[in-house]
Amino acid sequence: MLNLDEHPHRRYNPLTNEWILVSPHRARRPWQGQVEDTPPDTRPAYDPTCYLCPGNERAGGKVNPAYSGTFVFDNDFPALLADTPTDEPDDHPLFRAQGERGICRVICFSPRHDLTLAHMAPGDIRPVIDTWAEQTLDLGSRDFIGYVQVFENKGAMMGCSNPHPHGQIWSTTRMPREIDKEIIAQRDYFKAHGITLLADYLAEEQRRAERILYANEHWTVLVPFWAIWPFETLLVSNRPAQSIPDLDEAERDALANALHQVTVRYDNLFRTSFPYSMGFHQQPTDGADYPYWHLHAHFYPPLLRSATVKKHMVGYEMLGTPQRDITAEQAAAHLRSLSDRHYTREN
Ligand code: H2U
Ligand code: ZN
Repeated sequence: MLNLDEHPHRRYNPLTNEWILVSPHRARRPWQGQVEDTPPDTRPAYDPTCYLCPGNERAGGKVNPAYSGTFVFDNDFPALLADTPTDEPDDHPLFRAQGERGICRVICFSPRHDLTLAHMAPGDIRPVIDTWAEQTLDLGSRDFIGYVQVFENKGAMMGCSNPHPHGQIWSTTRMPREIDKEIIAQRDYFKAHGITLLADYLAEEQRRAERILYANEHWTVLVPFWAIWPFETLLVSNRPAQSIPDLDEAERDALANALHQVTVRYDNLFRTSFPYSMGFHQQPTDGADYPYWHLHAHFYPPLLRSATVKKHMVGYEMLGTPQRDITAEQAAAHLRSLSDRHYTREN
């Protein structure tokens, strides 16, 4: 009989209706978490050359205010514009193109140049959550914005240009590709079962208790059964909330705790400032009803077995199917076993 710890197998991702490949027989050797001495982080609290620090000038000449909490500005090099034509000029079915309108913003999480979410106390992460909520409402209320994507790209490895703690928002008229997939999957599940897909999934994960690495009253953090990235995680609201603005005070505080927990554990995994792309998937803002939408966040980190060894999606994965060696259960066990006290503060 198929043994998921031993035999090559496929796993199904019900959120995207896609399969992934798992090859556990290649990773049965014991955990060899290599800890490399990454150079100590010597960033100053204020960097006069940083375009995100308070009071500094950005490219294009705008000057940041002397902000003390979070700070949001319109991206000076936005990927989307609010006033672009929206028609579909070519009616050939094989040459489709559509104008896409949108607004892109940058969010500084803190005035402190030397921090990351992992170094921020939950009480300092909370204002970041409130800012995400405000921005979702502000952008989502515009008639041409159908979806607000909140995300963070962290680390040079992820192409992040600046270590100052910050994230981005890209909001668009139409649904991003990943959202399109999740709409179909969550809608069909809700129609068939009368409950959100992630509510059922969470209940079953709680029962199995194999892949959960942290949980509090309002949030659960787990390595999803169908994870592709070695230490990929999914944060799910215990209640089927639909968006960040939907969250009440207690849920926002609990989310700050969950974000703190997951980012500290990530840093502790290889004793390095852990790179990732993360973002929230919330209900669209096009005015339709989304009773089936269940708020969640994905963390996609590329690191594999040390601060420098990175997973690349190449070869078979580009041409066939994404694949992993260590199982989601092994990854969850490693993350769960780590201290929730940041390694730079251990002594
Ligand atoms: P990363 O988070 O991936 O590093 O991107 C930073 C964003 O900041 C990027 O989208 C914007 C870039 O366009 N930016 C400004 O808006 N103003 C600047 O002065 C430099 C960078
Ligand atoms: Zn800075």
